[in-house]
Amino acid sequence: MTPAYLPARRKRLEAALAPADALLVIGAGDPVPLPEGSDQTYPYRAHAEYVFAAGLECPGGVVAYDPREGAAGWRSFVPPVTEAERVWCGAHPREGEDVAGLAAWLGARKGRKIAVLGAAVSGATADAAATEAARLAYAEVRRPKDAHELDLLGRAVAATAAGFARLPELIRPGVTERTLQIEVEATFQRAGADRTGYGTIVGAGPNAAVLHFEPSARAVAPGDFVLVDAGAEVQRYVADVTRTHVAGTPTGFQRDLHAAVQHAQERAIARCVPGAEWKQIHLAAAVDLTAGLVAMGVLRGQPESLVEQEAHALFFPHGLGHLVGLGVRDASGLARGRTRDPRPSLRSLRMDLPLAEGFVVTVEPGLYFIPALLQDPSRRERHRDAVNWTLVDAHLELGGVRLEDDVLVRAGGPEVLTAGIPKSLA
Ligand SMILES: [Mn+2]
Repeated sequence: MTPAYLPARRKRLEAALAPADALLVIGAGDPVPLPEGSDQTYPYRAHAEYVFAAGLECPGGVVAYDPREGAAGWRSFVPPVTEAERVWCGAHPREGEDVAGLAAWLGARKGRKIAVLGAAVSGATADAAATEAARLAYAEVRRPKDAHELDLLGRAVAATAAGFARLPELIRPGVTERTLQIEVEATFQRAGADRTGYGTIVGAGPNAAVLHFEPSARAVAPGDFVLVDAGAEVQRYVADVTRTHVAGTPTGFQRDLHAAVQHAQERAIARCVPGAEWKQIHLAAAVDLTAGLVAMGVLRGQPESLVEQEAHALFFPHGLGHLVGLGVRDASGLARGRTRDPRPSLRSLRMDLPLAEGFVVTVEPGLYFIPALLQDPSRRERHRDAVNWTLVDAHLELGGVRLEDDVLVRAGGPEVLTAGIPKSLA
């Protein structure tokens, strides 16, 4: 049975793809075997572009669309269920046409240009320009979330909130990063998650400054920052949340750092309105974070000019956020016709586009003491006068603070989907 939300979604795709005449094929992709040649594969995830148009996850599936046929032009090809799949996996018959029919479908349309999205589709040779145009149009349709997507996101957020609610009781000196990961993830799953949307990050003490840290056996020490960045996934829809706590009593410096990040985050969230340019929200947050560091005596000078000199990137070396939803990096990227900003501090920005109603974006400022950046001689020379290096050297083991929420952009003002997850430091 075709999911109820699919016709309207496909209609939006038809309108966005018009007036292009190219055929569209979208591959789900195949399971990837483990390197040792056993019958095991990596966990399968169909390509997000396929899931969006197919409404299902089917290994080897292909969605095809011929714009000359309008709404009737959509076809869903699936591989027939094999006996082995029935025996080993309990597979049921799949809905759709036998994928063997794809060759005839393409053959009947010989000479037409083909846009290939998702994973590669055997028998379909992609026209580069048609594919690029289709991908842009497709991303634009994916960005504003429909009601079905917001429902799944809400369930992912609820499971995520349940996991984060465990942290205050769990964060104690002696608990390991790994234990925190296990408890948070188990709670996600008990609360309805299929799995985690990405690798859970738990960093204690100096590890809190490693942006994508994998939880280790390190035990939390009294006074450590403990940074947890994790999200539950429900039917491929993902929440992406970060909180930073302190095990025990925070120092004044830790409180100030956390407050600076929270202040910058609240202001950035307020700026998430339709039409706002993401790059400007990022830069304004960089100024706010920098002002916080100036007030703490870590940086010296005017926040705006420090950001122009890129001094903020010593402590805030990543982008402010990204779109989230169907995967942890939903259809982010560049608006039509834009190229990547070459400024070093903007290179890692995951998107450059104006926000619009229905987008769900993460807002995740952070301030970190990262030895790999702060002990680099050329950076120290370049920012010799802008940084209080004595104060920095005293905090090289401190770690860092990141706060991340998922924000729905609405005409009436931003709605923080993850507002129920507390931000208290201790
Ligand atoms: Mn994120």
